[in-house]
Amino acid sequence: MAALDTLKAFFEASLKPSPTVFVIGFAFVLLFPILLHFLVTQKSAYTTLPSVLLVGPSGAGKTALLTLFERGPLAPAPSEKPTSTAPASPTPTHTSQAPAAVELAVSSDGTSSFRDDLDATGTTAKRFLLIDTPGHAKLRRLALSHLSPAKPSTSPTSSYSATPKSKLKGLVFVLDAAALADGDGLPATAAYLYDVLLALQKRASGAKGSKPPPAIPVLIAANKLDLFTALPAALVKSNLEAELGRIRKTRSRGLLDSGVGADDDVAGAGEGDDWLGEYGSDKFSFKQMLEFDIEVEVIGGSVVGDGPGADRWWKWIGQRI
Ligand SMILES: Nc1nc2c(ncn2[C@@H]2O[C@H](COP(=O)(O)OP(=O)(O)OP(=O)(O)O)[C@@H](O)[C@H]2O)c(=O)[nH]1
Ligand SMILES: [Mg+2]
Repeated sequence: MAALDTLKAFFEASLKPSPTVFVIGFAFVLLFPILLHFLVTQKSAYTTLPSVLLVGPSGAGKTALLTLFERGPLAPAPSEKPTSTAPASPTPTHTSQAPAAVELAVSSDGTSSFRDDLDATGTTAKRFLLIDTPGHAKLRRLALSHLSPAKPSTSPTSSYSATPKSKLKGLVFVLDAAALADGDGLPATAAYLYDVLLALQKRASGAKGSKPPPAIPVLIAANKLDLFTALPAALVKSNLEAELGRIRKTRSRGLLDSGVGADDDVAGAGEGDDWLGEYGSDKFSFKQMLEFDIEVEVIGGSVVGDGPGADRWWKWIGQRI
């Protein structure tokens, strides 16, 4: 009975127009929306969505791959005759000029295909962001700015990179395996890959403090294997390693000649700061990146055609989300 009396007394007091009740009520009305706002924005999964970055030279097929993952393989239009045997042409793309991102989902065990409709099957899914970047040489800083999150971006056009507070879980370097076979293809592709790997290496080794940033694994997606001129994945790997070794030698010689390497104090750079992989080693191999906790894997496939397809790339991504 006593409890009921106290409750009654409390309600009576709270309904009386006393200054205390008025102040408490006013503070509640004022603070509640603010508190709610912080609660919602902090808890929202969207701001911390894991992400995977697509980089690679222009024309490699990044946007085509993003479109494939987003929409799935395009079913032939109903007007098209089913007897037609011509391979489905990929969704037309054009040279990208700005980064683009799509939100995708993979089943929580990472085994679902990008063709699966996870909503329909009711599978619990992990959502992630796939970020496409332009491959043109003049726009590559947009991609590389993602790899140095500590440095605030200075260019006004790359404000995008500051938006996702997402955790980068992996990097997919898409390349045109058919373009590697001819003339300038290999040096140009390897030069971009060198910059990307060096940025990752600097990120891992340059971290101040005891806790290094989480490692970012790299997938080298050798695309366009449906074309008969394309190099197989094993050859893509060995050619890239040889070319990266060559670039490493040339760049280190250039630095010595210009005297930059000797007393480079720009960013606290030390000896071998621009040297990719094991310092002083003769040949470069992707295994050397493991020293910096960077796992590099080369997997062949194609966005179009009946070949190995893009499933293994999707699986690689799914396992790292
Ligand atoms: N044969 C073949 N062509 C492909 C494949 N993937 C992409 N392509 C074609 O390659 C061309 C370039 O593809 P994009 O996706 O626009 O290239 P990108 O990497 O986004 O290029 P940028 O936006 O300039 O960086 C398009 O015409 C695609 O249709 C593939 O697996 N096989
Ligand atoms: Mg593109």
